[in-house]
Amino acid sequence: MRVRFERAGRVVWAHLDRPKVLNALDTALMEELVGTLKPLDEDPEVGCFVITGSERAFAAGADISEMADKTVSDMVSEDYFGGWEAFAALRTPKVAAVSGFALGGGCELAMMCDLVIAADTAKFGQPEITLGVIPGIGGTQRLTRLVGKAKAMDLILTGRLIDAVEAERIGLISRAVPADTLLAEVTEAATRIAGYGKIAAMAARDCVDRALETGLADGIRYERRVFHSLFATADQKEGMRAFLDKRKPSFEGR
Ligand code: CO8
Repeated sequence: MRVRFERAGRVVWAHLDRPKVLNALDTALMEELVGTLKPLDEDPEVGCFVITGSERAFAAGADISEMADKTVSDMVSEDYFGGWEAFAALRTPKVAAVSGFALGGGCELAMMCDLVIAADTAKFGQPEITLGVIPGIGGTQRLTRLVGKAKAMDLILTGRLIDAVEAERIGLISRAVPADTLLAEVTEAATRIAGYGKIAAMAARDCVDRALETGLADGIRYERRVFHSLFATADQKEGMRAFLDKRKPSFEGR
């Protein structure tokens, strides 16, 4: 087992668990993580995923010992790490709770999540250049869209690590928090997200992601159509009725 899963109400926690290699991401870990989360993605009783590691490492990158001796034909025929796109495509909101190193594929995994909350002691970076390669799970693409060309080039070409405070400042992560409050902050955020209607939460993250992929006019039109479609849900009726009745809504995810 490379990942430990834990259910806390409507939140599912995935703890990456390869401590000897700082949670290096190998194929088996990817398959375990995606294979377990995929069926839960369709479960209306699951409202949020939290991906986390240990205090020392969220993940120190793709597993270098798995990759080192591969040939180009291995990489192409396996479509090596193409499976991570199935993780990015999960529609349940995903929170990355980052402590320690989030490097290379670890930083890319965090960027595939919807919120990244990190201990102020965490370190982020794309050090692949130091290994003679480049980021390969979306690092050159997602990082550039998140922080812009100037910072993406700085991180990817120098391979330098940045702390969570800088990562928050440049827009790579959502929040840098004191290390001893990480668990409480993540629990609060994940529980709050999971308490909303799942269809609305999925729609919201879908529309925000769309902003990274499309032009403004198309994105605005897409958002408006999705907004309209939410009026077919019981949660829209409940949410607005509860507001008018001055009571707390009770969402059902339909
Ligand atoms: N892969 C495999 N093993 C690792 C990795 C890794 N990424 N990172 C650390 N380890 C292992 C070390 O080899 C070491 O093992 P051992 O105890 O057997 O020697 C153990 O974890 C502890 O590591 P260190 O002794 O190095 O610990 P330090 O505290 O001294 O250093 C660092 C911590 C700075 C995190 C250091 O381990 C390091 O630099 N790690 C590698 C970081 C890196 O380069 N990451 C990028 C990897 S490449 C990548 O992610 C590409 C993704 C795209 C693939 C796409 C394919 C299509």
